[in-house]
Amino acid sequence: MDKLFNVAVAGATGAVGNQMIACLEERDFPIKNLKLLATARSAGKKIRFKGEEIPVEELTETSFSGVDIGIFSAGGATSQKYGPVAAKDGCVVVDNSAAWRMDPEVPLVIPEVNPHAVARYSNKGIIANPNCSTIQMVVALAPIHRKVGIKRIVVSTYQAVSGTGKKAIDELHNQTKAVLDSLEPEKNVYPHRIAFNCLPQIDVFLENGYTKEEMKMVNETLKILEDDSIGITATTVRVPVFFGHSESVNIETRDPISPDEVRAILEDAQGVTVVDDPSKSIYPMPIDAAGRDDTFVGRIRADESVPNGINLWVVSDNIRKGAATNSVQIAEILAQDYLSK
Ligand code: NAP
Ligand code: 3JN
Repeated sequence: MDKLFNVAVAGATGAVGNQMIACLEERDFPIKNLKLLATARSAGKKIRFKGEEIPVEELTETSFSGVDIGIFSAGGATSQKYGPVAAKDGCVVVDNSAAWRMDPEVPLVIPEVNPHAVARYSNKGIIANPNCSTIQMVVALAPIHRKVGIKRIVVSTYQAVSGTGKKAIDELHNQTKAVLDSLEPEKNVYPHRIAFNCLPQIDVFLENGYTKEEMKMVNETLKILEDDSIGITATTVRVPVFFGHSESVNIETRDPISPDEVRAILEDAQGVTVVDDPSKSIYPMPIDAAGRDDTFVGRIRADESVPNGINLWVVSDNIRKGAATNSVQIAEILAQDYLSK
């Protein structure tokens, strides 16, 4: 690819934005000019990209003029407001927030699963990046669904605090120190202490008793797999881990499949690494997944309580594959297949 692109990162100073800049550099994205956007509070702050110090600018209505691709991770309200503004200026938006994910005109893309959906970017000039918990589960389940069909999914998550952003990373650090020093830990981000605790609440509760994060997993999975017949129920839990979400995933398939067949399918699957040798206590863990881009799957075994039941343990770096890497991969497809012509 010879063409170079003007790229903007909105939310450049955040946990996800920082990783996006690192991913653009690592993957050598074909950039002519990189614009870094955040609030007025961050304007002037410098961030290093390919040996150059780039000053952060305040995101405004005029930020996207002349920008080809805008990668957003500055929260839903910012995406809702500035996504269409950017698109009107001819900038294609890859959005990390929930603002546009369920819009029927906006494609919701995991490059290993439904890259074809990128073509629908032209509807609104916006492509949505799924929620991190959805991404890693669907990367692991899509190849199984294609082979034998999945009838039902029961998932419980163990989500790292980095999913909540910079302030939550600091909160786990400070609370852990305070508890170990027998001091009263300060609570600013979560409704309860997160250090040495588990919170069965991610995002707000909805009328049906589920949290918004749980319903994101349900609705986004159905949209990406383009199959409304799958039954899905989720319980999402915050745990005192800095980076890397883990998921216990139970599935019932339409056709029978053995754990060995699942292992073979996943060993061939794009973006998946099977880590599964229980006799040696080898299985995926967040400390090993952090800093890597694959989705790691282990503990593959039959659920003996139902016909065609399989259990899996799925781990991935929520800030990389769950957010930044997936967005940059989408931008790569856009650049290569749609914007180079
Ligand atoms: P964070 O660490 O709190 O960073 C927030 C970023 O957004 C900062 O750069 C902040 O700029 C910027 N920002 C906030 N309000 C803004 C505004 N009105 N105008 C311009 N910039 C603004 O949060 P994060 O963890 O990086 O997450 C950011 C967003 O990414 C989330 O709200 C969510 O929508 C999305 N996200 C998606 C996933 C996923 O599952 N795919 C995972 C995590 C996050 P300042 O530093 O100047 O305040
Ligand atoms: O909590 C996590 O582990 C993932 C968080 C994602 C998130 C956090 C704040 C706002 C989102 C998201 O991507 O769904 C949003 C949002 O855009 O609604």
